[in-house]
Amino acid sequence: MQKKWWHGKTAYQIYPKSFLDTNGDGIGDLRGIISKLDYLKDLGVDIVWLSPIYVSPLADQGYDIADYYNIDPRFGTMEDMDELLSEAKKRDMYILMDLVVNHCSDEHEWFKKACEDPDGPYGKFFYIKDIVDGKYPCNWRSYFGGPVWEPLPGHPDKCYLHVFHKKQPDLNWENPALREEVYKMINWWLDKGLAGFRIDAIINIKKALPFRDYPADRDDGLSDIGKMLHEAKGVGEFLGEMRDRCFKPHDAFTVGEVFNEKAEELPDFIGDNGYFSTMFDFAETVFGGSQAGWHEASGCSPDDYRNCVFGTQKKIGDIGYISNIIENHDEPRGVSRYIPEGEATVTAKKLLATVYFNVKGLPWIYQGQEIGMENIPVSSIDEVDDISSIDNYKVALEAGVAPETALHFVEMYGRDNARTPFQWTSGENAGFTTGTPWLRVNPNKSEINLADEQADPDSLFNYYKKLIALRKSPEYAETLVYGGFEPYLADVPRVMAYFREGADKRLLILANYQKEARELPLPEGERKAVLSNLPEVGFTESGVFLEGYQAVILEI
Ligand code: TEU
Ligand code: CA
Repeated sequence: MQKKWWHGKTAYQIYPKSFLDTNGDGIGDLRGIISKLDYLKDLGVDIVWLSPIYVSPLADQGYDIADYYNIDPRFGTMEDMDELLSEAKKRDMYILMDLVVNHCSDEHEWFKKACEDPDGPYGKFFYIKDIVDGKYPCNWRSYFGGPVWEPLPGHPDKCYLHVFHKKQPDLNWENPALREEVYKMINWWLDKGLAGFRIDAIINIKKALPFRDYPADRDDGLSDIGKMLHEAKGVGEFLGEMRDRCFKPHDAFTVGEVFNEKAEELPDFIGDNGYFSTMFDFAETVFGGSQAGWHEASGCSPDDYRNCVFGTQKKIGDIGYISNIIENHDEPRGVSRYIPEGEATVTAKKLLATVYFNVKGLPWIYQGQEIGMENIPVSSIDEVDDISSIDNYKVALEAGVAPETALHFVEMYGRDNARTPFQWTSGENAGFTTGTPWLRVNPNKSEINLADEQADPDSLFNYYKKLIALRKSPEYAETLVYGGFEPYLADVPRVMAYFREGADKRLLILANYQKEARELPLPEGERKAVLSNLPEVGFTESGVFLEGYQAVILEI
């Protein structure tokens, strides 16, 4: 693997709508982000990905873009964006936007023109088909429920494809004219000084054609899209072209949102000449999921979590550099998911931070993760904004699940969990807005908020700062950034431990992933405690005594 400038960096995801509101309309904005660049810099962040801020009806919170060349007025102006880019540059920080090109909004100019003239040039930007004998071209189920087909406005005999929401018509990547438009837009942003992109839902751009039915997997007679994606061949041709036409000439940094990749394709995706610089590891994210819906999901125990992370480390090896997360804007909060219920103390949160942050790869922090933000309780489906939660709730009820239980699954897996406003203070609206927040603030803001954590040297926030500083320290950077990964005690339940072996140092990350204290063996030789989430490290003759949820980094 070739070394790259970004390998030793720390990355951070901002969900702009929920980060910081500066004009009291209840919606986070670019000025809020600009005002917090120093905060991020102080934390140790270098690379910042913004979820979409383009002009959008916000049917899927900005992942439905109506104009790729302008900023939605709710988030600010292009002047604000330019200022963000130049302020970031002054601080040696890199801004990434979200590249959402599997689909656009049904309010995009292209789609309006397609509706006016389905046979014209813009009709070919989409997948528009005839409805024959009242039947759609195939039985795929959209990610947000219901068929992927919707009647084309103004043409009751025709329909268009949307693998996500019906307000997100899929773009037809088979059409070279569409691809040209996409590349033009990407290059326009990169020319502006953007460092790169996070690339949304990208596997979906290649469909298995011609359209056909797959075996139904629910009573709705529809089929999960995964089956089609598994069969679709040739996404690499599009991705390679996009790399050569856009990313490579700009030396852009890109991180792919890649699900369902095939193991043998890894070098194509993130090898030295890969389509992307890196991609997210979603092994633990998808673990325990079910095609039937959230009510059939099995959860992810500490041992499952460890096995997922280790599996990815093994699979990637030296092929490329993976991106590691515990959460994002589509997932529940990591501390609520990977720490058993009732056990998410500050100590346990520090353990989770320690184990995910130090495996090989680029560590990402999702906004609020650094202060330990948790899932939010839901008392009624009416409080829920997330379209995916609303669909999963409905699916659970249809499957005969009791309403309270169905709501519980929304609490466990819903996308609102990560989207509640950032908790800056314990004050009104957690300091997020002076107005009415677009999504309710988590009631735990008095216990979990940045202001209190900044003042407390033992807080999770200050622990994250230490983790970041350690990974950048002249002493340990080489080992933590490039050192090999080797599992340790991988068969012992509720232990997550591994070596990072660098050119001249060997570190052992050792975590007692349970509330009971225990002694764990250490390899022979000298040992030195480099970091611990608790004040004492109790070395014994043959090992180390760890308190419940204690995690240590030892130099061996
Ligand atoms: O997500 C794409 C995606 O495939 C998953 O979030 C998927 O919906 C889920 O795991 C079900 O398998 C991206 C964005 O991150 C998300 O916020 C958008 O809603 C989606 O694309 C559409 O743009
Ligand atoms: Ca605002």
